[in-house]
Amino acid sequence: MDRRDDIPELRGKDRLSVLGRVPLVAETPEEGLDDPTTPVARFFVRNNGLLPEPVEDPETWSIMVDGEVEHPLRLTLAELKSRFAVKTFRMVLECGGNGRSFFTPAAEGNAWTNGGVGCAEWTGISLADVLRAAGPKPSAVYTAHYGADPDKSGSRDAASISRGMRLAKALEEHTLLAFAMNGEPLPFLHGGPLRLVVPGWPGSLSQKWLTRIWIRDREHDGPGMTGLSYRVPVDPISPGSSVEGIPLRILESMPVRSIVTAPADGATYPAGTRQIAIRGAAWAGDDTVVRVALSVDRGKTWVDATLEPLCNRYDWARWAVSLAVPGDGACEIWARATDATGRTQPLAPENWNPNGYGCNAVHRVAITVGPAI
Ligand SMILES: Nc1nc2c(c(=O)[nH]1)N[C@H]1C(S)=C(S)[C@@H](COP(=O)(O)O)O[C@H]1N2
Ligand SMILES: [Mo]
Repeated sequence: MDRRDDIPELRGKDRLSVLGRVPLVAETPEEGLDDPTTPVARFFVRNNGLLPEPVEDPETWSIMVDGEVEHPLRLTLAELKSRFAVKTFRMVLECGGNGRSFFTPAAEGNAWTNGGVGCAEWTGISLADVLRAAGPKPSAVYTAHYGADPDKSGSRDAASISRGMRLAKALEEHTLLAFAMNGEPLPFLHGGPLRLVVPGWPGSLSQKWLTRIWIRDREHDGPGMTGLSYRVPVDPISPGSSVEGIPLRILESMPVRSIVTAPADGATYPAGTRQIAIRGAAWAGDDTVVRVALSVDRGKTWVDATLEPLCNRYDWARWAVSLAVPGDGACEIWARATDATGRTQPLAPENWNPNGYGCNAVHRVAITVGPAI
């Protein structure tokens, strides 16, 4: 796998694995996600196009809110900060394709393992407050997001990606226009000066370098909204089969998932070790994680981890447990989360779809106790 060293845009990043260079895509190994708040240095990067021009004065960055509203608005970042209440929430941002590489047959797109995710403290304004100031008309049903980044070919006339959401999601308090990440001005690579953060739904809705929110009277049809983009079969289909004529739905809330963040896959312990401390994180889109269970015997028995309280809705749940290992030799640790609705992670990938969204199979980490054989 490519390392980051010779990619200038990734300077300052730590331990990311590069999945694509143009557009730039890099994920975090699971053990890089061991902090309660993911440091910027280890936050994954997903671009669909090229980078926009760097910005001289972030405070003069402006966005437009137009379409099905009574009062179209143009607001600079400075105006946003002074007119609306500033809030900070720790929230998960996860690429819709996270986990894709576990699907067989291979699905189209970047081969994410489990590291197309991070949980940062986002500071910004509720999009709802700005939309209320603009006054949605009764015809307003959907948003459409635009950013300043040129598309892959370098064209500024074509959006690199432009997705949108039902108005109800846009009006949630946690859907933010964010200008800071982990207490620092939003880094350029993560969409600075201003981006959307739409927690719980595919990361593609969280438009970086945000320039415009167009309120529409119908489902948005920009790049990333049509065809097979962010669409999955309503009912499971046989892996690799055609979706022609099959009812599809837009992927909204992301499915429940957990990762082991310590130990790292491949860790070794001294011979005779019988108790191992395991830590990780779990999240569940719009839902809440109620249980994380671990197995060292390939799913025969499960032990519950202790979940830490969340900072706020859409935070990930940090969890920890001490596990008894059966003896010296190799063993696999499996971690499985369950949400409040009772949905749990499959032991092997389910819900195959052509573009490989929402793969949430149980994370498995191999460890060895004693000398490796
Ligand atoms: N303007 C713009 N916003 C964008 C994208 C993009 O290519 N351009 N990629 C989206 C996708 S697919 C994801 S998963 C997230 C990734 O955010 P990050 O790079 O800060 O991790 O940004 C989203 N916002
Ligand atoms: Mo994404």
